[in-house]
Amino acid sequence: MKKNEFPDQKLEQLTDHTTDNASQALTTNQGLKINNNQDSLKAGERGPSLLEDFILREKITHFDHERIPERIVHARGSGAHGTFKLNKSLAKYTKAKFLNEVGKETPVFVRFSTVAGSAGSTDLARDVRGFAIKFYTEEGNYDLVGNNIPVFVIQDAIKFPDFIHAVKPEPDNQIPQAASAHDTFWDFVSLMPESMHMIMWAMSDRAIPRSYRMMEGFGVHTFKFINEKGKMHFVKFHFKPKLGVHSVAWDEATKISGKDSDFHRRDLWEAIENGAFPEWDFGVQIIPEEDEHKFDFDLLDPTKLVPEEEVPVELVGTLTLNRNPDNFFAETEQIAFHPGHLVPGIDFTNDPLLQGRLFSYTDTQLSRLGSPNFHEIPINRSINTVHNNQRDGHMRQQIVKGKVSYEPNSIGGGCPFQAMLKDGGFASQEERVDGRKIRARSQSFVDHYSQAKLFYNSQSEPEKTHLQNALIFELSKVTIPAIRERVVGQLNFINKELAALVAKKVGVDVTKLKQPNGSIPADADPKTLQSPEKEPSTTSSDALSMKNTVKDTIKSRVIGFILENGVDGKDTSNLRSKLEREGAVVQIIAGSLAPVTADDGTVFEPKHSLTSTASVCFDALYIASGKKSADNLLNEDNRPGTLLFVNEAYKHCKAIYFGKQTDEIYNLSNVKNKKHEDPAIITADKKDSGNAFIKAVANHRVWELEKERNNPA
Ligand code: HDE
Repeated sequence: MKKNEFPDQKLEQLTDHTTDNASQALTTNQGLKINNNQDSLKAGERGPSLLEDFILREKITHFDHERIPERIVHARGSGAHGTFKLNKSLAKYTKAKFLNEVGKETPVFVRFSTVAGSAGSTDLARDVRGFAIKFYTEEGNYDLVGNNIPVFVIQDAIKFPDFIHAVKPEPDNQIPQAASAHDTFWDFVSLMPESMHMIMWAMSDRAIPRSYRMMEGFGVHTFKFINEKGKMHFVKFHFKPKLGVHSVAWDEATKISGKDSDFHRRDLWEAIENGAFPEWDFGVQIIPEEDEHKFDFDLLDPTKLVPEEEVPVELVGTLTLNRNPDNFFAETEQIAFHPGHLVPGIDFTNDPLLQGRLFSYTDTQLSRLGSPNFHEIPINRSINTVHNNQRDGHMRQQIVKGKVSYEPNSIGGGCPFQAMLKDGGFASQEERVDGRKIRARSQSFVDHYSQAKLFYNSQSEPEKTHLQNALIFELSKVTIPAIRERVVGQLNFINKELAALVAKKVGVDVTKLKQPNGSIPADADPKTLQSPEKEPSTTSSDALSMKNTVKDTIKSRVIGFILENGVDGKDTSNLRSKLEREGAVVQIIAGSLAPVTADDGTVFEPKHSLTSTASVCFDALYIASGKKSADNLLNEDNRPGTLLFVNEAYKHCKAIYFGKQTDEIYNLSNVKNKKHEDPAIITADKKDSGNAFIKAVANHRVWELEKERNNPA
């Protein structure tokens, strides 16, 4: 489907603000047609420029002011328009209209992001990914500002600036960019035991996704659903990608950062342009109010998830992204999310992290977008008209008629008036709050290791290895031995074997570990502050391992066809059609960008040359059939590139299909020495080789063979 084939209210609203320059003359900002955009106005051809030149002044002044502050966190991101469709009514739990009527579609804009890096940093940083959704509902904007990891690093908003200062580049030298592998980050988390659960996630491959389209989204906090009768249920929000959850290897991530640091941004953009619309199942975990205290953790604690074994995720909707923005700045950069943008039927809980967020998001837009009128920027406008008595301010756009800008009033007939509950007026859910004013944390939050154990226990062996290696990499960058020691001390509470493995590589003697003390108030009883012995209520959860994710589709996977002149045209075209029928994207890679002529005269246009890209940018490789092509790929010029491609794809556990008469490439590459069965190495003589290849690509990687593939000799 083409762009703009999704008429919806939001699109119509945006269209009113969209300009198309096709067939139009250049004008100034005042609409004056410009006759000469090459030369400034001067006193003589070689003379000084004149102050009078209002065209030059306008152009340069605008340019001088065209940057705005980047987001303080989540600066690097990318977004798209789409739609949210409800497949099952949630009316039993919530009166939110967009969650009531089966089949209802709500326009959305989604922005994905990394957290720590600045706007120009690499997409492939080891980091949490933001997953923020603005639902343009008939009852106003609802924002679900979540992440791709279901838990957070701290329990209370007051620690957020500390955490972000610790992870951002260090203040004296601004090093390192978009990386947590440095002293201040590990110093902070080693003193904050509550961070350990999220650290497990952040050190896992979830933090280096293959694509934004292949990661989960979570609301993180527990929210409330309120139904028509006023009954409350707790709710956790989930988005599960239809393509499954997949990651890249860390070695690949570091290389992609060099080859194509826009990898995720490009992937999202191209998938949508190609009509391979990213899709997620939307699911909820519903918990009756009466069950609030049923769990052995606190539902208000954002460092805890609710295991799917304890409360299943009910899939009730589909999120689809189907239209790229027309203008990055106007849409993706200026969109302003806020967890406090609510609709009737959804409410907050007292999670102290969420409560702090409710202050921060409006505040930050004031410095980022520069005015309290940021809600009037087209991408931020709700689709229902705003009616209130707020007035004026920088860049005000709405023209509100009449004398009245106060309430109550009689002059304006009492309008705009307060809406009754039955007419969709919002009322916060009434809740009895009884307590002493106190600056303290609930004892029910004092469990910092049980779910970190749950996460680690739930990982498959290759995932555990990756997590260990990530910790080793990160801690090896920590220059202060005491910090490394403290982190290993924390790991020791999660899993002794993990701690020992890491300790060995980062120069820590586990036998001499002192107890990490955390940031314990002087008068606190340390025994109540940590609970290393506590075991999780669920010991292992399938939903937490990427091993158990969707692996039956090659839709939108990018497959590199390596070929040269003389390639077997029929074989190549057949495989290409077969893969494309399954929804994969085939890209031709040759020695140069010159068109390649096959043995039957077919001409293939390379998208890349062996030097302009690398195997890390592809999901799988096909070394195309044909002796002549293979010979050309091994000539003096192409040989290093060809072998590097194959060897790297092999090392990163990808599927490689060796076409007919490509034995020489096979024999010269590291694949030759494999001494084990490898379902992802396909040779043309294999029965049903095309389908075997498709299966291997769908399987993503043979992570379980990583050791063997990394030691090919
Ligand atoms: Fe955010 N966060 N956050 N955050 N956050 C921002 O808002 C903040 C937190 C998240 O694509 C900022 O407009 C505080 C949790 C996403 O535009 C800022 C606290 C979760 C995005 C802010 C948190 C998030 C942001 C920066 C602790 C997952 C990007 C720019 C109390 C549930 C949204 C902006 C986008 C952005 C503050 C914690 C997700 C400064 C104070 C937990 C996805 O307001």
